[in-house]
Amino acid sequence: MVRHEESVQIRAKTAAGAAEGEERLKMKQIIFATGNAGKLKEIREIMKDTGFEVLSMKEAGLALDIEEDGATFAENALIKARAVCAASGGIALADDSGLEVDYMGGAPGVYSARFLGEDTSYGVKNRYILDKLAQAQEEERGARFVCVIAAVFPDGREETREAVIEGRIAREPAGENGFGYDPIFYVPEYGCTTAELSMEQKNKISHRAKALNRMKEEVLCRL
Ligand code: ITT
Repeated sequence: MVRHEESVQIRAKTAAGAAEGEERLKMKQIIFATGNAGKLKEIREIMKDTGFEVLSMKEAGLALDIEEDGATFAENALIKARAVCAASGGIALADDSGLEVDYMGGAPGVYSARFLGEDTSYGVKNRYILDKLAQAQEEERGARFVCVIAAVFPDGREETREAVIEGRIAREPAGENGFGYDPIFYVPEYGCTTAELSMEQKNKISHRAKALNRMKEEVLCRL
């Protein structure tokens, strides 16, 4: 029979254990500060071997309207990760990325999501870029996807990792996979656009995969 004092101790231990367990669980959870479903799908695939559970902001019960008013990918990634870390008290990751087109002086760059208006379809955005480059020769069609992944920790630590994938603007859109500017981003090594690659193939070479893999290896797996 368990005496009253023992039972109080057991309850206290159980509560402490549960709190510890919760703390450990929290350490294994990451909230990804993105509202972009295409990004989240790729990120979950890249993170699946880490032991971390990746929660979307919605799954974490966060409804934040974050103003991305930074001048660089790194600033915007940090703005998003800081906001989610502050609101949740947990580890937050964010991705800020975009397409730089040489012939357009690096545009749309950090404005990639807002280019021609946030609600404008990618069919229209992609057609606009193809038309802009209608007279551009092959060697003038250089472009790259850039991605900065930011991690912000409850103790105030902040990390960023950046990566790019070099390619060219295609002559015509092609492919149904991926999202955003993928149908017009041609990768010479693969002889197709990133929208024609499977997610598995894209996740071997993309800006996002390279930046997130570095964050995984150099930061997250060392926690
Ligand atoms: P969050 O801020 O909520 O993460 P977002 O779509 O607004 O989502 P960004 O501000 O980082 O994200 O804008 C990045 C835009 O760049 C994105 O909407 C795409 O149009 C484009 N982009 C980035 N990575 C891409 C990829 O892998 N394939 C195609 N387009 C990409």
